[in-house]
Amino acid sequence: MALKFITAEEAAEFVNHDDNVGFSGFTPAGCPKAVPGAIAERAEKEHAVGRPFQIGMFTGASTGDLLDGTLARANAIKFRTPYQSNKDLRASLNAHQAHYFDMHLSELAQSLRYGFLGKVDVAIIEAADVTENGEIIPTCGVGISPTICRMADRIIIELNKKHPKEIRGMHDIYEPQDPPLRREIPIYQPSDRIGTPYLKVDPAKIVGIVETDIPNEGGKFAPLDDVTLAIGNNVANFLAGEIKAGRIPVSFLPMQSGVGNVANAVLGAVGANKDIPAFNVYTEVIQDAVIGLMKEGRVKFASGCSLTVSNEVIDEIYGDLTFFKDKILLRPEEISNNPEIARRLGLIAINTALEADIFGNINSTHVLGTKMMNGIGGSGDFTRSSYLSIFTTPSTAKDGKISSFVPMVSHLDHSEHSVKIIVTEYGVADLRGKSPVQRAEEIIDKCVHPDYKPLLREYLAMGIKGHTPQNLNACFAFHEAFATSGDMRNVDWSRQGK
Ligand code: 0RQ
Repeated sequence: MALKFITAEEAAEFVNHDDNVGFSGFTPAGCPKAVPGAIAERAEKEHAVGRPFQIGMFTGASTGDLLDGTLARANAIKFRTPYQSNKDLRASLNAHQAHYFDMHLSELAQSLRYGFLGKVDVAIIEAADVTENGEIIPTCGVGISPTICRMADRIIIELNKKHPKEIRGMHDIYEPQDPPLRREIPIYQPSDRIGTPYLKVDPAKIVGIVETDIPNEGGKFAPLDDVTLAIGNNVANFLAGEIKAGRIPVSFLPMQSGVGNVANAVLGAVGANKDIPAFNVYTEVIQDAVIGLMKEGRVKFASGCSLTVSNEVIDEIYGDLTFFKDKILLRPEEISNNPEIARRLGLIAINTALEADIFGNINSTHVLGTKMMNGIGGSGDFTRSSYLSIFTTPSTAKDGKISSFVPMVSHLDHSEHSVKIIVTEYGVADLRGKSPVQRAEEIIDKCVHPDYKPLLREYLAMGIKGHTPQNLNACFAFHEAFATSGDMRNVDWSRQGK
């Protein structure tokens, strides 16, 4: 069947009001970049003449501004899942303009297949190559592409010339069967291949191909500051100590690490620590630090769902595919984030908290309990199922006015039952085998900022009797102090019925 080339505007005509649209990619890597803008223009034209135009959106994770930002600004989003990090979309969902549901990333593809989320009308996929018999080579991020392509009535391809066809071989596409037929996912090492190097679709469903050469919206990392550096070194020294203590095998275990500056700094510090052997990465997002460590021989292999690297680093990878191609593997998020595999491989999972409480519960998503920041992303997939789950956070936010450690988290994403280690620039709290009171003492001693230590000790001392000494009249006093005075240090316990 001959491939049909169309413009982005023609492609947008295949997307109707109320359609559910699935997009390829994971983070800005691998997302469509031209057709979303054309859909947004269509929505604006429809709105101008008083007609509704909004779509439901399934994506791998967050996307780029060309996708989430453009559609949010055009008020073209009816609902959105599973994760986002765009400022305009964030504003829209916090204002209830777009309905957002925050999901564990590993669950999205199966939730679609189970029929929990409605149908997929259109799939829009960025590709490095596509053949007449329907073989698609994804670009830098796989996300939910296999599932949305199989389920969609119509498929639109963005063939992006920035990505060479020669990256064929860097992907491993596999979709598990659904219960009651599901078997184990046969990955026993991060480098195991279990699927095909391409995504196979019914070519009759491809309604058109839009050619583009728009680069990835790859952000740059901020230079390391003292806090980030200290967190990274604390994690690395802790892991080296665990090897010495015999609690991590001397051959080490595969690493998962979240997104952002702290995650990048942590991986850099672990790689630089010579008491830790060269290691494998089994994660969702492969960031710049991994590629640097790969060149130094410190990272042997990286399996992920996306290559979320700066454009300089992507050029470097594409310029030396003979070196990188057998060391990087991109998988659907259902596989990169799969709890079964995280548990089997024994991952060391490192993710970031917005807020923690002194008993070890984590809030990763809601600023001061109400405003959605990004979403849970893959952090829950890994935290619950890894060998060792670590959370990092600076001890304070907003110039010290917010303590990252509070009596009770204002929203709960990861519970005390899954969180093993918490690390700040001040130190490492080891929560393993400790009771709630012991955990509180450990966290206050090792992780809390000096300004807040006496306040949290005071709280602990006035806790009502019981296994977990919470004081339900006072557990949100830090939040209230911030709301009323703009600084948690102004907490006044007496107002909470001490
Ligand atoms: O605010 O943006 O106004 O400066 O929150 O904080 O310290 O810059 O941290 O960018 O690493 O993000 C948890 C959001 C951390 C992220 C989170 C304010 C702070 C700043 C950001 P500004 P930082 P980061 C992989 C795994 C959940 C999903 C996950 C995240 C802004 O890591 O989304 O882990 N994680 N997925 O000032 C109020 C507090 C605060 C606070 C920080 N306690 N109260 N504001 N801030 N702490 C990713 C995927 O799954 C794809």
